[in-house]
This record gives sequence, C-alpha cells and structure tokens, in this order.
Amino acid sequence: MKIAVVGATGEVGRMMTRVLQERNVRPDEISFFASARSAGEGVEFYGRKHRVKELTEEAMRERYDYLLFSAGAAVSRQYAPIAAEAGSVVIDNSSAFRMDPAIPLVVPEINGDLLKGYSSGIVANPNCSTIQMVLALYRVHERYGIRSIVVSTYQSVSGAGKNGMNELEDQMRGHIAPKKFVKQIHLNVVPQIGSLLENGFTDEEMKMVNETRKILRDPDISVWPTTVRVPVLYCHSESIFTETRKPFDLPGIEAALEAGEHVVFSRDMFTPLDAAGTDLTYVGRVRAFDDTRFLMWNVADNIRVGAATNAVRILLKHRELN
Ligand code: A2P
Ligand code: 11C
Repeated sequence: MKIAVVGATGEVGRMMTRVLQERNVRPDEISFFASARSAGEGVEFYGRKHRVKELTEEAMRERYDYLLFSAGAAVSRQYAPIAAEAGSVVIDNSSAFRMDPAIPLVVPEINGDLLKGYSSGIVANPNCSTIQMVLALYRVHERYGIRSIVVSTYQSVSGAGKNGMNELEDQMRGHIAPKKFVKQIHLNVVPQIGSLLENGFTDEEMKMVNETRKILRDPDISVWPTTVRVPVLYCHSESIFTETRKPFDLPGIEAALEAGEHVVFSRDMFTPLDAAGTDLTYVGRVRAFDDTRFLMWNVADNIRVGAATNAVRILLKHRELN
C-alpha cells in the first residue's frame, strides 16, 4: 500500500499522520507533502524520519492507493483532480468538492456504503461542525425522522488551523490585531466563522445546512445554524434543537443517541477539555417539553473526529469494502 499526506505540516495533516499510526495502518510507502516553505522539514512515522516534499502537479501524477489531503480548498482544487485522474483515491478534507453530486461526502458510520466499488477518485470529508452533529443525530433521523434542526456552535480556534491557534496564543500575550478571525478572539466570542454570504448566513453555516442534507440523504431537513468562534484550543461544542416527524419519548431519544457508533450518551456534562484527544462524540443535557422537540449538547475533538480520524476511518472503510 502506498499513501501520502498532503498538508502534512498543518494541524490536521499532523493529526492524520498520528491517527494512521494509532490505527496501525502500515503502508509499504508513505510520502508527506506541503508547500515549498516547509520542504525538507522532518515528519516522524513509526519512529522513522521522513522529509517533507514540495507538492507539485508532477508528484500527483503518480498513483497512490490513498492520498489524504488537508491543505485548504484552493490546493485541493488544483491538485486533487490530477491525483484522481492518475487512479488514486483522494480523501479530501477541504470544502472544494463536498457538494459535487458526483462525489461522495462520507461519514463512514452513516454512509460508508458509498465507498463500495469506488475504485479511484475524490471522496470528500465533511466539515468538522457537520460531522459531530450528524454522528450524534443519525439514529434519531432513522428512528423518528428529523424535520428541522436549530444549532448554535462554539467552535475552537484549531478549526482555523495552526494560524488560528497562534492568533489566540499571541493575543493572550499582548494586544495583537485580529487577522485570521474577524474580531479579537482572546476574552471574546465571535459570531462569524467564514465569510458572510448574500443571504446573511456565513459559508460555515451553509456547510452545515447542505452537508447535513447530503450525508443524511434527506433534502427536506431544515437546518438553522449560527456558527460561533470561542477562545478554546481544541473541540467544537454545539447546542442543538431538533424537531422530529414522529413523536418520541425521552428514553427513546436517549436510546437513539446512545446507538450512534462512536457516540457516547451521558448524563454527565462533557466539555472541550474532557473530549480533547479522543475519537468520540459526547452527547448530553437532553431536554424536552413535548414529544416532537428536544434540546441537547454535544462536544467532539474537531481535529480528530471532525477531520483526521474521519479521514482515516474513510480509508479503513474503503479498504474493508473493496
Ligand atoms: P506549509 O506548512 O508549508 O504552509 P493549517 O490548516 O494548519 O494552516 O495547515 C495547512 C497545511 O496546508 C500545511 O501543511 C501547509 O503547508 C499546507 N499548504 C498550504 N498551502 C499549500 C500549497 N500551496 N501547497 C502545498 N501545501 C500547502
Ligand atoms: C472552522 N469548520 O472551525 C471550520 C474549519 O470546510 O473544512 C473547516 C473548514 C472546512 O473554522
């Protein structure tokens, strides 16, 4: 097996490399790509040092069994189609291809079946805030049918990559003008992630709308998101209000949440500091006044569950099914 990580020096790329080892994926050959800025840097894989190579179109013309991309949408748009054309399976963490109807958008626990027979091409990894929400809710959708979701997110700065984390840490040391975030993030809460669109939502919010419908295979689910950046390093949290088509009782909802693969339902309260470094989505504080609407809280590590672990789970599921 021949694998490469593209964006290997970034937050998600480094975690992909780590999760591959945790899951005991042992390729015969592995390469690490990033921009020319970090070519020559070292990456350790099973105790051996590998040199980071500059990403080039030429390198993508070689066939890999799996290419794990996490270098942003512009890089994916330029290089992923070349790799797909060369017969590689590209697992792409960017937003570039997610809503392309020809491209599967995969959370393996929910729609991993789409990988069967997909011998080469791009597989899109959803946005982090979408992944943890659909992982928590997919069994509820199967059992009760989701009519609508109102969600407010509390997203950590690592969602914006290593520059986002640096910006919070720099602001903690002294006043530094916002760059990556639209307002100061230290000692603050910023209700805008991504860019504002004409409809008043942000692109991050529209990802939650469109990706949820695609992954749950139901274009009628109405999703109302507000995405908010908070001064937390790792883990996104979400307050989620869900309206179902069929009536439920609370034990039924709790059972549906608990039935989610890699989901932990708990009456204890989970916070980002509890979830960081794990591969689980934690759900709790389930409440309802009636039998078609409930509220809950969820937390997951955005770099792992929301990105690197989901990408490696796609790789493992693809190997299992093909
Ligand atoms: P580099 O470190 O050389 O800039 P993050 O999301 O944490 O900021 O990481 C982004 C990743 O994408 C890094 O590995 C970064 O490499 C890589 N990257 C950014 N731009 C390019 C590019 N034009 N070509 C290849 N890799 C890129
Ligand atoms: C954030 N969710 O927390 C974003 C980052 O489409 O993959 C991921 C953007 C994406 O800032």
